[in-house]
Amino acid sequence: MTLRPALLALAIVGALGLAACKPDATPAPTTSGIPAPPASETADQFVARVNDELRNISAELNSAQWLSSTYINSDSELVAAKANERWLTQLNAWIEQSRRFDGQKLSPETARSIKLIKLMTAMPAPKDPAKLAELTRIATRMEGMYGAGSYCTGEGEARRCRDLGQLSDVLATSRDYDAQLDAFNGWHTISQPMRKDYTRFAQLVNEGAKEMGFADAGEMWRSGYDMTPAELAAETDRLWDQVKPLYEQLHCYARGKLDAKYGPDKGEVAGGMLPAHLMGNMWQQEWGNLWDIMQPYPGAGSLDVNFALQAIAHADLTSERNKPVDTGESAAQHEVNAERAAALDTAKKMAERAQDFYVSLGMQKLPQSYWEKSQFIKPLDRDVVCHASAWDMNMAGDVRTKMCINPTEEDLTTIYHELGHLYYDLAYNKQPPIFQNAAHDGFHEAIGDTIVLAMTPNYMHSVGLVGAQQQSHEAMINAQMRMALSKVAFLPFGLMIDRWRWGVFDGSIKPENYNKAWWDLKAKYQGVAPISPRGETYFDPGAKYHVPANTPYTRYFLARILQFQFYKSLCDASGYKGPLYECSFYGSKEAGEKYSAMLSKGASQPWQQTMKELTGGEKMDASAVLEYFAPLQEWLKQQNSTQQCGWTSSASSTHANPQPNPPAAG
Ligand code: X8Z
Ligand code: ZN
Repeated sequence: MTLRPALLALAIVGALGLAACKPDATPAPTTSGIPAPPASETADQFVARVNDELRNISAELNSAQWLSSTYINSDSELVAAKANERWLTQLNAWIEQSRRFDGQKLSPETARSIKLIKLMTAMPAPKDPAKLAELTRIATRMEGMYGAGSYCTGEGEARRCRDLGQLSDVLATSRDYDAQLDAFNGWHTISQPMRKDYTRFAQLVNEGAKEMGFADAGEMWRSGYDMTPAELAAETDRLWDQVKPLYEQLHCYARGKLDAKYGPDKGEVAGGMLPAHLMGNMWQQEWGNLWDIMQPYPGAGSLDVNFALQAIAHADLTSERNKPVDTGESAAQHEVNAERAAALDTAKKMAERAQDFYVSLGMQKLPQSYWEKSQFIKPLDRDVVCHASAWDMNMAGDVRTKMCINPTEEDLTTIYHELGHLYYDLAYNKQPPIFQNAAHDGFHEAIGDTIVLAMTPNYMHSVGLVGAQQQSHEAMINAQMRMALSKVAFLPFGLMIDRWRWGVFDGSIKPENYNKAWWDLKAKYQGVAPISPRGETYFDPGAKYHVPANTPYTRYFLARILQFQFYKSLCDASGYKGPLYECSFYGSKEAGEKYSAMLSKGASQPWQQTMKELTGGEKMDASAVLEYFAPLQEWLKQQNSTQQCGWTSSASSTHANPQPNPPAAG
C-alpha cells in the first residue's frame, strides 16, 4: 500500500509443494524447507540471487494480498495468509544466509543491500514455522475484520448496518451532537474483538525481531532511517518541538469555534480538550471537514471543491441515465447501472485530474492497465478494504490504486497522494529490486503530498474546481486555514500512533492498559478526548486501519515535515519568487526533472544524500512548515489573544500547561 504490500506486512501464495518431484540435484532443504545456498556463493552473488527471487516472490505476494483486500472472504484470507507465510519464511532464510558475510569487507552497494534485506518487513516473524503461520493468520484476520467492519443498530425491519464510509460521512457532514457521538462510538465497536489477536500479534513480532537481533519490533521499525533507533526517536521529538506552538494555536482556535457552535459544556471536555467525536474525522487526524465551523472569513475566496466535484458527479449521473435502456433491462436495473457507471466515471475523472498534475511536470501518463485493474469505487457485492493504497504489483509497470472514491475534496487529495506512490514506484523500477523502495518510508508518503501543497486556490481555479479567486488578506487566511486543517492538525496524530506501538512492543504499555495508554497519548499530543471514559473493554487502536494492518505510522509524521521541504525546493526549481504559500509548480518541467531525479534513486543511497540532491540540506527540518504558515500563525495568535490556550489531561501524562496567550505583537 505503499503501504507497499509486498515488502511490509504481507503475504504470499504457496505453490503447493510437490516435494516428491524435486530433482536430485536440489540442495538439501533446511528446516524451513528452503534449500541452502551453495557454500561458494559470494556476497555479491547472494545479493544478485535475492534480487531475482524477490522480484518473483513479491509478484505472488502482491497478487494474493490484492485479492484478499478486494474480495474479503475466508478463501482469500487463507490464500493471503499462506502467501505471507511463504514470504516471511523466505525472508528469514535470506537473513540467516546473509550472516555468512558478517564482518567481511563488502562493496557499499552490497553492504547496503544486505542491511536493507534485514529491514524488509514490518512484521518480523519467529523462525518456528508454527508461530510464523499463526502470525500470518492473525495478521490477515485482523485486516479482514477491519475491512468488513460494520456497525448495526435496530431490530427486524428497522435493522441498519453502516460501514466506515457511512459513519465517517456522519462525522464529516452532520453537526448533530448525538448523531456524531453514535457514529464515533459505533465504529469503535468493530475493534473490540481484535484485542486478543493484537496482544498475541505483538508477542509474535517481538519474538521475530529479537531473533533478528533487535531489542523488540519497535526498535526494528526505528532502524530503517540511516541513523540509530535512538537518534530517530530524538529526531521526531525535535521536529515535534518545532511545530508544537503552531499546533497549539490551531487547537486553541478550534476549541473556541466548537464552544461557539455547541456551547462550552459540549464544545470541550475537561482540561480544555477537544471532544473526539466532534472533529469531523473518526480519529481526529485531519479537521478539514469542519470547514463550515472553522472558516475564518466566510465568503472570502471560494474554496468549495466539494461543490464542483458534486456537480461533476451530478452531470455524470444525468448522462448515464439518458443512455438508452438495454433490451431486457428493467427501469430499476437501468437506474442502478446508471448510478454505478456514473460513480466510476466521476472517480476516474478525479484520478485523471491528479494524473494531469504529474504529466504537467513531464512525467508519463499511467499505463492503460492502471485504468483497467485499479479499484476506483466500492463494489456492492462484497467486502473490500476501502482504506486507500497504491500497489506496484510486479516492478514492471502493473501499478494500481485501491480506493472507494467519493466525489469529495478529501478523496481528491488522497488520489494525488496515492499517485505520488505510483510515480515513485515507476521511477525506481529501474533499480535492483532491493533498492525499489523509498529513500526512507517518510519520503514515500511525502511525494504526493508535496503535489497537494501545490494545489493552490489559483491552481484549483485554473482546472475549474473553484471559482475565480479574490486577492485579499481574508482570502489568503482562508486558504492557509484550509491547508492547516489537514497538514497541521495531523502532526500530533502522526506521532502518537507509534508512540503507542513503540510502548506496546517495548513492554511499557501492557495489554491490560492498551486503551488507557492510547487515550493518554491522544490527550498528551493531540489534546483530544472522548466525552466519557473508554475502558479496557474497548480496543480503540484497532479502529485505526494502520494498527490491524501493521503499517508503521512515523512515516506520515515525517512526511508532513518533509513535504514542505520538497515543496520549497520544487518552487525554487520552477523559478517561483514570492511567498511560499502561494507557489504552485504545476506545469514546471524544471521542477519535474528535479523531482524525477530524486525519485529514481529509490533506496540506493542513504536518504540524507537523496535529500541533499533535492534540497541542498541533509536534515529533516520544520522551518519550511513554519515559513509556509507564518501568516496564519500570526493571525491565530491574535484570534486567541484573550483565550487560555493549552490543555491538561486528567490522565497521568499531562501536557502543555494552560497559559494565557501572550498578546499578539502589532
Ligand atoms: O494511509 C494513508 C494513505 C495511504 S498510504 C491513504 N494516509 C494516512 C492515513 O490515512 O491515516 C495518508 C495520510 C495519513
Ligand atoms: Zn500513502
